[in-house]
Amino acid sequence: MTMPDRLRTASAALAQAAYFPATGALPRAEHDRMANAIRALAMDAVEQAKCGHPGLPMGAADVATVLFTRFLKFDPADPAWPDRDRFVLSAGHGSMLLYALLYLLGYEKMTIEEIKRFRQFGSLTPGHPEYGHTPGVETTTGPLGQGLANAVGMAIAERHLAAQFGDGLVDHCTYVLASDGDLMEGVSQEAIALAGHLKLNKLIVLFDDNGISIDGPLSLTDSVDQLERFAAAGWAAGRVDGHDPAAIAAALEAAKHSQRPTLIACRTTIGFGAPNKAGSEKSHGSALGADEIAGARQKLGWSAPAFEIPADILAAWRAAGARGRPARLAWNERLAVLDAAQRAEFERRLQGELPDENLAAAVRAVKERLAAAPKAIATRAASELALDALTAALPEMVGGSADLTGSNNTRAKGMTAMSAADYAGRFIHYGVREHGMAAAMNGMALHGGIIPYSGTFLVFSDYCRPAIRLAALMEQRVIHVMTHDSIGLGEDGPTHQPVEHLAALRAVPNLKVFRPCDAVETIECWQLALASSDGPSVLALTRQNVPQLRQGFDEGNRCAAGAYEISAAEPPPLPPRQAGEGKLSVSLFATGSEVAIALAAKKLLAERGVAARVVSVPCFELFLAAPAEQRAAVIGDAKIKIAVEAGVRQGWDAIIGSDGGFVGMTGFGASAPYKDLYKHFGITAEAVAEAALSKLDGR
Ligand SMILES: Cc1ncc(C[n+]2csc(CCOP(=O)(O)OP(=O)(O)O)c2C)c(N)n1
Repeated sequence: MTMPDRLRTASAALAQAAYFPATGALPRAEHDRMANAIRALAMDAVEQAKCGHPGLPMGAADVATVLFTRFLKFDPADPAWPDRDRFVLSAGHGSMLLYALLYLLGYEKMTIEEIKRFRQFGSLTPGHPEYGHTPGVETTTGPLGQGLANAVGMAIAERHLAAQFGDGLVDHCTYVLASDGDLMEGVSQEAIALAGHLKLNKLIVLFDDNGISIDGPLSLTDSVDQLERFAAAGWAAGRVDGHDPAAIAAALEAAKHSQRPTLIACRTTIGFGAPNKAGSEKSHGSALGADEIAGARQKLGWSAPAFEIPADILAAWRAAGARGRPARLAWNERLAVLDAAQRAEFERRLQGELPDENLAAAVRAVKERLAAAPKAIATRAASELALDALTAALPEMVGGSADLTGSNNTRAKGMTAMSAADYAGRFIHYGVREHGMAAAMNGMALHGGIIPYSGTFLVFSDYCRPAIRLAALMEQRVIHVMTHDSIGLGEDGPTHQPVEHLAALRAVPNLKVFRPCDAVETIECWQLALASSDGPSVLALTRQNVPQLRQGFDEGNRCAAGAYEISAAEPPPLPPRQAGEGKLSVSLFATGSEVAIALAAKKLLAERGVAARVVSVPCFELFLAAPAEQRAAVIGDAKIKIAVEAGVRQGWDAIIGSDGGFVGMTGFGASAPYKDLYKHFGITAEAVAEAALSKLDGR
């Protein structure tokens, strides 16, 4: 969707009004006292908790004071204001920096009592910042590198939505405070390369360049010239004294006018003010102790008792917090004068509400087509069919792939590539950067207004895992299309054949793993993933063709139950073996490409006089969350339960019990045509039938 011309013209004029000028410099003494308020709160809160990280907040207090009092656009009265600047504390261990700021600036819920309860159960001040828990926290950080990569996604989201809705509504910066650890993590390389390539000039990284990590001085571990590294990735990069407010402000001012993303390396002293521990790893991650704190108070000229902020300093901070109100009110007015349809669409997108009717119609159209003309295609190809319809109905979907576009089938009809020249493009070529991709997707979802989906091979979910885990923890709607989902990918061999991945992903709380068996289940699983607004999803899809098992048209979404009987037992032509009068003998359970194998096994069993039914299990998580009676009905009371999945058994006992039979993988795959591999590893209809028969015979 592009912006109508009328709106574009209006928004160009409004963009002037949206400009948020830096306010003037504070007198140095006032700046110092404001920064020392952060230092004091950090020292005192960590001391009270007897654990935490005082070093970073004390070191970065000057940088944060300049940023929050003069540059950052925000309003504590509305922490969710869509056009606020984003601030990401990538070095989440320095959480007290953020909590101190939120308190000082006047975020209502962040009271001094919460600061006193740092790291205590139920407080708004957990060990690391948690999104959704503490207003003002933009993303959950702690695993180093993630926040920086999230911020790249936020900056992408900002440019994309500005291209769609205009600068009058969307015009904000994304600031990151990153530590040495953030920049040492591999994901940071993927993130900065992507940001540089896309010329995300409203992304500004403040590097807390203190030369210290947990083990000691950085000279133990690192010799990278970060400025050159970022410059090589297409960033503007410079270094300032991180304790010189004027230098920090000048660098931020320049960054705001840069055509490229900016790195500002701020030379700081970790634990600034602590008489013996400043500049050393001793201030990184433990309480300073009463004597050191007393010494720091003296050195900083801070005489207020613990947790007390002198009234004039608190007032100065609160005034800084009130700075953004006029900008927010002006923005509200701009929103109010938009035409009703545009405004409703913007608000719908930002609130993450699906256009239910459009979605239902798109799903229905695909299902009707499949009912009229069934398709024996790979589920990755079925996903492409689904995406053609879904992305047309849902303009908020932004797709992508980590350099496997043709294999993942994630580029839907008519999608153009997003680039520095065209941020309105809805397809992102992430490059070979799975981890950076997954983390950036989290940032897009957190920003709001976008439902990110992307593609890679299922085996490389390992490369995305830290970000997927955080999406689950943060309850973000992020959708991963992961194709080539088993030995069924064939010749590429065991390096590319996932074996343990379904089990590993199913182990992540609040992540839905879908493995549809055919084209109909694929569109149903897509519908469920899109509806899953409080968590991420993985769609595990085949490379190889599968038959369309769901013939006819189903109005409802059968996959919504997580598991359902796809083929009921028929009375066998011969008298039932051993199972007792009228009692069903065998239930077969399968997912994805193995559902067809289970159906073939059912036939073989029928020929041997054994009645079997087949249950498709497209989503464990939905099934296991269903009411007990529903689960019991689907599992059924057949004595023999056999599951078949071209992966490891782990997790299946929840459905088939520990005495159930399992036909799957017990080790790595091999390189060969896939049909040979299924035979070699014994994942065949014959093997499934044999597993059932041997159990019936008590073998
Ligand atoms: C992915 C990840 N690995 C390890 C850690 C544990 N950890 C927390 S802080 C840190 C490094 C501290 O150095 P730096 O990032 O420079 O922070 P500073 O000492 O300046 O506060 C480490 C290894 C982590 N939080 N995340």
